[in-house]
Amino acid sequence: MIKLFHAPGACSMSVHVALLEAGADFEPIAVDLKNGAQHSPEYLRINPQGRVPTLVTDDGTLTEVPAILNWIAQTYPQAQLAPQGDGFALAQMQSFNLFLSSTVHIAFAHLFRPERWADGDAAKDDLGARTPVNLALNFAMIEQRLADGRAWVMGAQYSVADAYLYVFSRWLERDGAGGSANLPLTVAHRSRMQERPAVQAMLAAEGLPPL
Ligand SMILES: N[C@@H](CCC(=O)N[C@@H](CS)C(=O)NCC(=O)O)C(=O)O
Repeated sequence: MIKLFHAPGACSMSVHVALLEAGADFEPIAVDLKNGAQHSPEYLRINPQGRVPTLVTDDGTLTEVPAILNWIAQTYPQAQLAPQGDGFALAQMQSFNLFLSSTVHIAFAHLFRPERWADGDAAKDDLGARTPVNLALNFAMIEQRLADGRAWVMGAQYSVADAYLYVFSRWLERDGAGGSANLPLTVAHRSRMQERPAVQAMLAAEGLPPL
């Protein structure tokens, strides 16, 4: 059976949602990030990067959210979680997910984990102070994408990109991230996500409130 190593509220919630949307048979295993369980020898044997999510499948172990999300979409095609039979549209979805992974996630990390980039307190504070500035730029592009009235990142079709965007749409409300007051389309997308049974099931399982 598939095993999902995850942490409540972390970026792994996108994978959690996608597995539920796919109807996959999987076991969620919570990793206690606050107490450093991701650095334990047992966990590092599964994922040497010491991060969540990690997905253990019959074919092997996968890390990195965009890769895991694409694997779920390809493995459960009946769930229609990615464009099918259209390589360009699939590349567009991957492009969006990689933007979230390489740019948006990192902008948040400058606030949540500044010690990765700086030692001194002033430098760490400077990094965190840039987060709302960078997120405003990043989410302006996301608002632009949603501005044609589309319900989902890829248009009319829901995809794993929506589950991934939901993570960062939630994180906007964390202290120091800048909030979502100027992001009405992102907030509406978040509300649509929270109407989905899979998202409601993920929130219940991870002990999180809807926002
Ligand atoms: N690029 C990785 C990032 C994974 C990542 O940073 N996960 C965070 C949670 S959102 C984590 O495990 N943090 C624990 C730590 O940094 O010690 C991915 O997309 O999967």
